[in-house]
Amino acid sequence: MSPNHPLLLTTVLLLLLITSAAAKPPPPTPLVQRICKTTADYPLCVEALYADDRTPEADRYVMAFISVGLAYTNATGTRSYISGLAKDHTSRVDRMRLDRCGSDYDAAISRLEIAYNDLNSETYFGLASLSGEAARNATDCQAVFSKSTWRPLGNRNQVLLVLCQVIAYIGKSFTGGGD
Ligand SMILES: *[C@@H]1O[C@H](CO)[C@@H](O)[C@H](O)[C@H]1NC(C)=O
Ligand SMILES: CC(=O)N[C@H]1CO[C@H](CO)[C@@H](O)[C@@H]1O
Repeated sequence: MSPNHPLLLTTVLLLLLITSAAAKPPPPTPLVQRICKTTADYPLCVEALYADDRTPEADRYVMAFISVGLAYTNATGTRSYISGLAKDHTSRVDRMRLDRCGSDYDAAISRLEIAYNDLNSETYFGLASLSGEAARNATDCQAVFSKSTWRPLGNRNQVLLVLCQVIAYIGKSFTGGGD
């Protein structure tokens, strides 16, 4: 009795299809889709927001806390990463770049702190401009390394930028009507 190759192949393919369909995460919620479409990087935005397990159930109030929390955690994480890099043996010019990014992140962190306090006191009108400023600080740091072949921060600036765009969108939706 020889094995029935076509049948075996079909079975294997079917199994692969079923398991890959099962492993696929559910599509992002309509709110997440709406928000992330307004950012510079849709896939990165979805991935970043789903790092918080409240996201699948979140309305925009919860999403405001999620995005400010993620942005703050990311910014402080990147800030200490930059300090760590600056302690290593880096060239003078790289050292200058890191120092510049360090002040960018200090500035971004202080704005995100204010944004978080605003949220806690249900004050929404400052969110868009605070996150806009923090976004510019991330973009500034990104520009600092654009002429360098050494890009130690990877996509961290981009992640912060996208999270700030999320905050800005939600902030505007609170103050300007809309959804
Ligand atoms: C951060 O961004 C704000 C707003 O654009 C700007 O005023 C501030 O100088 C920036 N800080 C740094 C260190 O780049
Ligand atoms: C330090 C920190 O929280 N980093 C996170 C920044 O955002 C990315 C994207 O969601 C996460 O993967 C990191 O863990």
